[in-house]
Amino acid sequence: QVVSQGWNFFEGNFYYFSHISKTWYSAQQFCMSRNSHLTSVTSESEQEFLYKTAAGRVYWIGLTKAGMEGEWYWVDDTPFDMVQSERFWIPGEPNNYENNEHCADIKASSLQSWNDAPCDQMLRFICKQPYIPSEP
Ligand code: 2F8
Ligand code: CA
Repeated sequence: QVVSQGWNFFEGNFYYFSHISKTWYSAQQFCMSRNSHLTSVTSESEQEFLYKTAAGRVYWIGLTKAGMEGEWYWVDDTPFDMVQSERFWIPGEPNNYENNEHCADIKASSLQSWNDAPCDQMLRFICKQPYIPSEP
């Protein structure tokens, strides 16, 4: 597994914190071009690693809405656990402000850090690539 400079290892995954800003979709395309996806968040320790490394800057994560019901899902195909994820939203979020917020970012420097924002906003972003042990 080739992992270039600029990726940080944490609990079985490599993470890339971009310096440049992109729309949510362009960010996801960038991640895919690097064998990764915009990051999912599935544990408190992962959430803590992400918001601490984000250090108060705002980053896209791999959470967006699909379908008529506008259900949240992880773009890396991790099942979205609505109950377990509740604690990671900033209080009052997601609020779908002006009916135009269908992508999520890490905004606050706290376990409660997620905000929903317009997908065409230009933000930094976090890619995640699982570490594959013993790849030839
Ligand atoms: O007050 C929370 C609210 O703040 C902003 O809207 C005024 C955010 N907008 C963007 O990030 C573009 C909302 O998403 C957020 O809910
Ligand atoms: Ca919002």
